[in-house]
This record gives sequence, C-alpha cells and structure tokens, in this order.
Amino acid sequence: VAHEAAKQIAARTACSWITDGMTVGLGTGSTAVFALDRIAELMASGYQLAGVATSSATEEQARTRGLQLLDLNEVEKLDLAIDGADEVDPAGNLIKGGGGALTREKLVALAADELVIVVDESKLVERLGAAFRLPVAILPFGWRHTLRRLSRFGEGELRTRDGLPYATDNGNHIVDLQLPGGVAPEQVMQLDHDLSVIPGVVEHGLFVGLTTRVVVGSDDRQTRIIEIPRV
Ligand code: A5P
Repeated sequence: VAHEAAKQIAARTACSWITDGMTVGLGTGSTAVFALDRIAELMASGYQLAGVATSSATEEQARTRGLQLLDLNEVEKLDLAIDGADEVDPAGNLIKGGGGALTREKLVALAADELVIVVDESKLVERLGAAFRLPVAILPFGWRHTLRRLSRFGEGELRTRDGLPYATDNGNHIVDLQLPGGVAPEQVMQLDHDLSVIPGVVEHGLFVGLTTRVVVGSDDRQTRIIEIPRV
C-alpha cells in the first residue's frame, strides 16, 4: 500500500505528545491506525491511557489492541486527538471524510485541546479541494434535494457502496463535492459557514482552525512537524 512507511512514522511521531494519564482521540484511516499500535506499546510500558474512537472501524481496531475506550459523552474534554486527513493546506485547514467518518472526527477534534494531524507528503496542497472531492454528510431524508442545494458549489455525487447509497456510522449519506479550482486558505472559513447552514447537511469535511500540529512523514522515514497557532 502507498506510503506505508511515511504514514507509520508520522503516526508514531504524533504519539510522542502523549503523556501518562491522557485521554486521546483516536482517528480513522490507514494513517491513524498506526497510532493505535504505538498507544498499545505505551500502555504495555505502564501508561494509563483512555481513548475515544472516531468510528466503529477504529473502535474495533482499538479493541483488538486492548485499548480502553470511552464514549465522547463520558469525558469533558480530550487532551489530544490524532487523526489523518485527505488534504492539508498551508494554514493547517483540512479536508477529511474520505473514509466517511468526518462527523465523529470533527466532534472529537473539537473536544480536544490539541489536534495532531498525521499525513504523508502527498496530502499537502496549496488549495483544498482542487484534486480531492469534499465529502459532505447529509441526511438520507430528501437527499436529492440536499444534493441539488449543494450543487451550487460544484458538481456533487452521492457516494455509493455495492450499488447502494453509502451509509456512515450515523446512518447518513455522503455527497462528494467537486469544488472547481479548489478553495484558497482565506476562503475556507466562508465555505465552512455556507455549507453548514444548508438544511439536510449534517456535517462537511472542511476542518477549519482545528489543527494544532501537522506531522508529515516521508517514505524515507523522516518527519517534518508544522506547528499551527490556534487563532
Ligand atoms: C476518514 O473519514 C478520513 O477523514 C480519514 O482521516 C482520511 O480519509 C485519511 O485517511 P488515510 O490516512 O487512510 O488516508
């Protein structure tokens, strides 16, 4: 699989900010899963850690590694969340949701004091959405109407799996939205707002102003850390 070494080193490096006693947000995807291995090692070495998972897939992966999981409602806040991303812009804004977990991922990210994003170099872009379609989670009820409302931002396509509308962990559908030319860092906040107020939209995959650090792994197992000041 592409960039495995880069993903692994990025996720392991992100775990260096975990200290004993922390409650950690556990991201979803092929990069974030490597953090679970490191967290299991830390626990084996005596750390007391608890995790809140961002998807049922991550829940499953965490359980097989023996991690203690909490529901987001059981914690007031998280000390740290570690998650992947589909795209990262120079301001640390993200597109997430390629794996369909964007709604829980955003709720966990918002609850966390710090959000460490782990990616390989291929995820770094100048403008979000120029290459990757923006995932938008929508209610199944009346989805055709919501899709039509979304189409003023670009061409949207209902995500399918095995010929049926894709269903998220929350039972929602996903529209993958083509943003012509993408969106510049200074326009991201406006688009965040414009999408959020559309009736039928549950959540969208733009993560604006949430990232505090990006760990970029490369195939030769080097990492670069980008600190993002929260404004
Ligand atoms: C899941 O919904 C996504 O937001 C993932 O975090 C994102 O797709 C990154 O996944 P990979 O690390 O597998 O590319």
